[in-house]
Amino acid sequence: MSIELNEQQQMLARMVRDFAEREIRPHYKKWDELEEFPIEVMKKMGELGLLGIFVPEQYGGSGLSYAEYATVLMELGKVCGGIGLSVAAHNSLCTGHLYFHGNEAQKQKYLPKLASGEWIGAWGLTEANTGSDAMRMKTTAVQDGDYWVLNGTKNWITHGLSGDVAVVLIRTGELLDSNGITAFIIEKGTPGFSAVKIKDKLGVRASETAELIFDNVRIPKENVIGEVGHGFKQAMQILDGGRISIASLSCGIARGAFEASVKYAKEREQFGQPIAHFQAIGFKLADMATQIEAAELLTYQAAHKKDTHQAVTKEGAFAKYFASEVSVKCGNEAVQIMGGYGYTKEYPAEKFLRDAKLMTIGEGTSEIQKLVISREILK
Ligand code: COS
Repeated sequence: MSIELNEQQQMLARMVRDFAEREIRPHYKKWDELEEFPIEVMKKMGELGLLGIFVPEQYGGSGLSYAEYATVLMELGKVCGGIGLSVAAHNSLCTGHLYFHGNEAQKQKYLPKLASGEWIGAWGLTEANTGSDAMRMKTTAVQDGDYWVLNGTKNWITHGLSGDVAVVLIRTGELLDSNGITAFIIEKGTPGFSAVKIKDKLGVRASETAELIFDNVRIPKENVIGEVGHGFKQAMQILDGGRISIASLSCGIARGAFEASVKYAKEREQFGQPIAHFQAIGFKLADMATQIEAAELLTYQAAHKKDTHQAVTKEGAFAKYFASEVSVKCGNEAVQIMGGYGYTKEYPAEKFLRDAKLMTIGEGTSEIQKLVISREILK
């Protein structure tokens, strides 16, 4: 395995960097301030092929590798964690679930729309009372002839409101039966299906988060993904891959915070010289740089294993746990290096810190990653 970016990755990185500088950087403060999800930017990323990154070309995707997907998220994370999170959730959760577990008809129907950005995707596992303990979900689906009837709610769902289609995990069996959960496809506008935006988040505020409400929602049985009862295990596999995407985004946020810190430390003078010349600051930068390199290595290692069809449960958790914690450390150090300026919204440091914090929570907290790792070690 090599972590040298190949030529295609370098081109991709340049393309995403240019896009982010042009279309995201000038506006990210406004989106953050107003908690605005810029759906038009998502559509533009769809045109660039960034919304169906690992979906094969036959379904309208870009047919790229997971390593290339990681590169894209690293570039987006350097500029805006919120936009990066939306791209990650769209690609690896909703689109990924349909691609990896959907049947041919479902793939033909949904993947081209998702990959082009014509449709935005959501994915729902979590409920208000079941975050880490996902299997204890309460939302139910009961079969009624050729239909399933869904009742309950899902919480913290990215694109819950703007999503045109959602993949949702719903209880179809007994509580705590790992074969008692099923994945369903639900389209926006289905009677009884509604959503409410969740406001006042600390970070990733350009990414929309919502509660989903199912009130006697009737779903045709064709919208079951895979076998009835296989949803929990499908979801765990999807999260194995999703965690690599959050690791990638974390690396990007960390690097964004680091680059802003280096620039500031070279420009800011105290005691008659740039603060970068002081060992106290130089060592902070050294720690940040070392940890980011290590996080990127773990992330590309996990992506490589995914690309070569190896198990990634442990490696995805390694990468997600380490990189997300590094992103928080780097965001925190960036604020410290910039001092009073870092504590204001005029400088980017505080946003890196706020965005980074979600990385240690979403798609499994750091504590869940350690649980997953320890279980894998002790197997
Ligand atoms: N891939 C495939 N199958 C898996 C799996 C994986 N990565 N992880 C677990 N499974 C299977 C197990 O093998 C087990 O199968 P059997 O019952 O047939 O033996 C079943 O799923 C249940 O697994 P387990 O007993 O480990 O379930 P637990 O309830 O103990 O919980 C954790 C497992 C905690 C790891 C899981 O609930 C989890 O990841 N929680 C965090 C959820 C999360 O990340 N939420 C954030 C979503 S934001 S988008």
